[in-house]
Amino acid sequence: KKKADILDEAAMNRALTRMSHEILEKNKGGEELILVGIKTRGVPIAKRLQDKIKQIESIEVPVGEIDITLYRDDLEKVSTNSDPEIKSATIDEDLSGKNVILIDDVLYTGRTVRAAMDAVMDIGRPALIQLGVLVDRGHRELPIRADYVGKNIPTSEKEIIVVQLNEIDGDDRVSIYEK
Ligand code: 3GP
Ligand code: 5GP
Ligand code: MG
Repeated sequence: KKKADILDEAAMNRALTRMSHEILEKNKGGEELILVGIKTRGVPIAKRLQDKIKQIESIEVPVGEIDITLYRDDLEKVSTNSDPEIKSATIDEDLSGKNVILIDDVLYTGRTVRAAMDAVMDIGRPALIQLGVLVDRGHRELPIRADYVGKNIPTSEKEIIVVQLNEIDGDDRVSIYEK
């Protein structure tokens, strides 16, 4: 049951524009950057940031993809089931010395990001790993935080955040639902 709309298309676009400026500022330009989207919706978000960075600095930042499988048949808490595992990783660039930025739609317990960091460090030895998310909904179970956040949305454990993206859902919207 829907409780509220949090971001519409314009607000989402502004948040991603701000995040791309923050990424460029913190990394002193985009020369050493690699964006890695966590499937499914982290990937189009990473591509939008790539697009915005290109508009701002005229550089093409590579985008990779990581697929994290969730051994969950519902949307219950991760910790009540097994941890997320790496299904596949497609990163064509040499990671050594690079600033890798993981991108996901929603940050919750942090277990998906932990698995994604494992995947990156299996592939190469980046100079650093940062994290960007469209939504931070709280309830971390690991010492993980995002460097770039589109919107902080405090939630109860009974609520879920629905992220819709044009590329996948035909609509840009973030809303909050009661399970
Ligand atoms: P995503 O793959 O684009 O991130 O897990 C399948 C989808 O369900 C996810 O899409 C995510 O948007 C949505 N979802 C909603 N709540 C949860 C949750 O608690 N855990 C996970 N893994 N996905 C959730
Ligand atoms: P975590 O591993 O941090 O618990 O959860 C992060 C992953 O699960 C993200 O890839 C995200 O897509 C998904 N997720 C967790 N909670 C939610 C939520 O409330 N809404 C959506 N859309 N995805 C969620
Ligand atoms: Mg996700």
